[in-house]
Amino acid sequence: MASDLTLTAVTVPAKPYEFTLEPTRTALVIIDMQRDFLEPGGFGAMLGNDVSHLAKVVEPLQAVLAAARATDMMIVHTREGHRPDLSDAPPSKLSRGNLDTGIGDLGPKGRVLVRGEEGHDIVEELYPIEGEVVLDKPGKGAFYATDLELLLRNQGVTHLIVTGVTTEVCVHTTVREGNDRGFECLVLEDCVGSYFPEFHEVGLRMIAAQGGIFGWTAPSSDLLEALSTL
Ligand code: TIU
Repeated sequence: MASDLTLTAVTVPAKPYEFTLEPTRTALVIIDMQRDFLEPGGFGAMLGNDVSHLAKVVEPLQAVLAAARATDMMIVHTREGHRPDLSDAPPSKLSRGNLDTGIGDLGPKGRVLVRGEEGHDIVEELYPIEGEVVLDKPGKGAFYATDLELLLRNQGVTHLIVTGVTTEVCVHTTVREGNDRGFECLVLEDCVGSYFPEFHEVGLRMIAAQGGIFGWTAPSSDLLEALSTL
């Protein structure tokens, strides 16, 4: 007799080969879709980046979030940032870049990358709803110094669909951390974004190269089509 797993699994065409997931064992992980990275006046802009590059991620990610909400999938929203007293920010991170306005300093959206400030929160279009995990992280990776692994293991999650910003920084770090912990990671190509188009492109290729050395990549349309068969 077929198991429940077989009955509800879906297969997504992906690079370097197909990715099969079972929604109750999968988490959609949305990395750092915060005003501090997407809007002018936040941390991304303070670093000298053109934040408009990230805007195109919002619409496809909204569609993926809606599709995930229609399944039993666990949904995790991460936010990079620090306690107001900055006691969880390493001195190396606070001093990096010799910025005039750096982490903890007052910018147009409140104190930069500080929890509770306007810039630190998630953009309206992707705002978490009740029952979804909001995970504050002090580093680039979502596993470092957080309880993410515990939450995923307790839910029986084995597969991650990874989205958010930026492709080569927080997304990459999280995929590498997740992959080393044994999670199967699918990165949605149009639902991750970078301030640097070339880093985005190469960052995606790095994930799926060498037989999927860190994971898989696919356009969100392929995931949506697979989920629509459920
Ligand atoms: N600067 C940059 O590309 N990214 C970060 O600092 N954090 C995240 O990627 N979220």
